[in-house]
Amino acid sequence: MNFLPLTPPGQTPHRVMTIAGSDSGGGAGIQADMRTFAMLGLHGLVTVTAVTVQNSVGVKGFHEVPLDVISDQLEAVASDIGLQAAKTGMLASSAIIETVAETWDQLSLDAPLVVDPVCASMHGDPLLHPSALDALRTRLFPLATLVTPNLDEVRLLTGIDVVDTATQRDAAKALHALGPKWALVKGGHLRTSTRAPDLLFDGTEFHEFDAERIDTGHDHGAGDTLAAATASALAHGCSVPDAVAFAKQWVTECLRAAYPLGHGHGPVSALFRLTALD
Ligand code: PXL
Repeated sequence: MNFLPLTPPGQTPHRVMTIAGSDSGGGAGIQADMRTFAMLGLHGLVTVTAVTVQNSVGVKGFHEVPLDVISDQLEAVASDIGLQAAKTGMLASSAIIETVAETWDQLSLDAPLVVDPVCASMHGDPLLHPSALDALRTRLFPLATLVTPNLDEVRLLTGIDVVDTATQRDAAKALHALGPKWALVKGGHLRTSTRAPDLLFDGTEFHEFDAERIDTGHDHGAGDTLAAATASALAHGCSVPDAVAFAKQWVTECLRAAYPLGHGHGPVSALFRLTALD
């Protein structure tokens, strides 16, 4: 695959921010995002929203970061370092979503924003209070350049059960109607398909992204990695369809390189890039 352009040593790389939760197991969340940013040659910035207590078996609980600390992280970084793109992951509550949306608005950031509407871990442990779905739809989606729900999140956000191409199109239209410039309905969880087709919609045109389905028991952090790679490509000025096509290839290679960890599910691995450089 083709990677993003690298910055020569000593020069400042493009900056991309993750607004997300910490995963103590290091597989998903901020840790996965930062790994993808680094392996793609970008400088990663962080606004931590919540600290999860988890391992490869499941999420034991999480602690929300105080709202002023969330807005202060974003402000401190934006006013000094600057950023060319951002992505959101675990936001935990409607108050955190409101805070992120309000701060993003106040800072008038002219950067693409990828919203990955994380609702639960792969084990089904909740990472977002159910009452916060409305804040996601009404406050954050209208600010988004792109939203990237998986099929479980699509069901929660739109009520649509995606079972085939027709319902995937309906879901893309329903998501786009909530205000983002683009909606990506990820097909990775579409068990009827032997491929993993994703569908992108901008209100006019559909773009389909096909990829080989990598059957691995270790796919922790796959959604985060896709959104982080998309934001990285957008930071470099790629169009949304090009950024999604790039990220899809990236996450496919990360899935191919996924490894066992602990007693449960292992993470996808952006570390494959190091062997590609070897
Ligand atoms: O992969 C979704 C996700 C995002 N963020 C955090 C997580 C998870 C999944 O477990 O723990 C912090």
